[in-house]
Amino acid sequence: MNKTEARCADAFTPWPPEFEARYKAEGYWGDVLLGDIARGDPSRTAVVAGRDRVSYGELDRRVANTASGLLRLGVERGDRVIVQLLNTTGFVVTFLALARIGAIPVLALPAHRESEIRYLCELADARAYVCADTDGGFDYRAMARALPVEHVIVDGDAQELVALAELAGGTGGPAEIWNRPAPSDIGVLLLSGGTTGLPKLIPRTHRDYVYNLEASAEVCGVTAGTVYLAVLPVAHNFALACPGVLGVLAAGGTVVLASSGSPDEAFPLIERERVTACALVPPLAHLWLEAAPRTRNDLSSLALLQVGGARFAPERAARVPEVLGCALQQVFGMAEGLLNYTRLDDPPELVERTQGRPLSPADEIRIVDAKGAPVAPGEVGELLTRGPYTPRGYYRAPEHNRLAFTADGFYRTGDLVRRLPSGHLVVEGREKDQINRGGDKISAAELESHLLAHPAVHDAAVVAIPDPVVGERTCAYLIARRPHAKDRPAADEPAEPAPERPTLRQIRDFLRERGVAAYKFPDRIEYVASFPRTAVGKISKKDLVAAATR
Ligand code: OOB
Repeated sequence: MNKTEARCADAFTPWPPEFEARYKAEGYWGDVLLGDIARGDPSRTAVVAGRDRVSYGELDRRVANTASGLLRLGVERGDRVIVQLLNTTGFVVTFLALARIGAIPVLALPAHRESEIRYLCELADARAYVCADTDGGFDYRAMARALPVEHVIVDGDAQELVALAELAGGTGGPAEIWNRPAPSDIGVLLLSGGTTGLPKLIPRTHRDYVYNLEASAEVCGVTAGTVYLAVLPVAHNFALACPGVLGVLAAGGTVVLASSGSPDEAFPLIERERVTACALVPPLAHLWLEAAPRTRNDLSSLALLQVGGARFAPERAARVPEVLGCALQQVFGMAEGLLNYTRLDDPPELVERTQGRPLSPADEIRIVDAKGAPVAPGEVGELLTRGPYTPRGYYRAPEHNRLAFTADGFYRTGDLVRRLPSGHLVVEGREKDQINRGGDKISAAELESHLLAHPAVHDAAVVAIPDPVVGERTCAYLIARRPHAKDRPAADEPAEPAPERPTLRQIRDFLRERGVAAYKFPDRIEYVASFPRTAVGKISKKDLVAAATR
């Protein structure tokens, strides 16, 4: 076993040999590597980002040069590299260059802050961190200097750090990549939405992720004529590979990168670039439905709008074709693998009312009750799944894996679904302790542990409360800590105004100080004297939600 394999062994739960043999024999897994998927005509446009227009030929040159620069730095096959970039050409180049040399991008979201990034560096034992310079007043370089990594690479103004452009500009031309990755290697580590105190990483191999993006491109009718607008963060599985940026590049189409999905930015881009496809989360789709009737922009090129990441109300779904003049596709996916799509030829009631059916004929679905027994057809139960692009375990998380996967390798999604005779799934709810804030996933346990670190908080319970705009918002129930007799100032000491009941603003400032991503901040806090309990003594979050919505 070489060094790379040794480092991967504890990290990765392989598919059992009989599944590997089957997925290869049936053609799901091939030998294409993630670093080689951008195979369009060299003269055609691959990526448009701001004023940057990059042909396939130029993209390949930049990827080859960046790969050489990374090798010169000492980054090699199997090394983990945290990538926290905006929707820029730099992201596409960095991702493909790392994949080409077999280094493993760990895809952080632009919104993540020091708490999340430091944890990722440690969990993945990262060699390097690639970041943007600044965004919206936040300086990634300042954060980078404090991180436990050997190399920091900056897309933009690098100051004293290494510039991504400089890395690609070395002399001597592209270096020979002597230690190329194998299709069975981990190609990328995706972030899980999280249900536990600490986020998890999902190891996606080259071959399973290539299948994921190619099969998705096929189901979505992506061709060399597709112009895909990426407005969601491309570090997220949906905009990256469902079919996303990578699926479109694999088909030789054009990717247009935008930094936000607001109609003000997206609509002029649709007109200018003749965009044909785009992926949105439900709150953005809602904004587009509101803005489209008043726009002066020509949206007629748009043929397909994908909506996923959270529940999309059927009434809104039904308005998409008429208001935006394009077909709707609902997407129910997860970074852990399984993707469900409504199909382009599905009748309107399925497109409007279901979240699609599995992408692959080899996807296995079980819908089970609390005891793990299959429910009757059409009944609601927890969705379990395994298949050729659903990994068998999280990265370096053996204990958690025993809970998150069944003994026979099914991933417990924590989603409550029912299946129609057509095979389409309807998402009815969720069992996992998570808030889905318009597609952004927040682990209740993770936020609770941050809240518990506040000196004035004795206990915390975080719940999702329904919201007409983003679907769900985050409400933190807090029990304030009573100042202990010995902590109280003596009568003659000046009283330190200990915040006995910090306000929402003070709680948010506290979380910001701790380096927690802002999308995880509570929208609301409520103080209570005690938490309602279930019969077995657990905190009854159901009762807390009921109290919040009364
Ligand atoms: C996508 O991926 P993640 O990893 O951010 O979140 C997965 C979870 C699912 O388990 C489910 O709870 C929820 O997000 N979800 C939906 C949904 N799509 C995802 N809930 C209701 N309706 C939907 N359409 O969110 C993701 C990954 C790839 C493609 C699309 C979405």
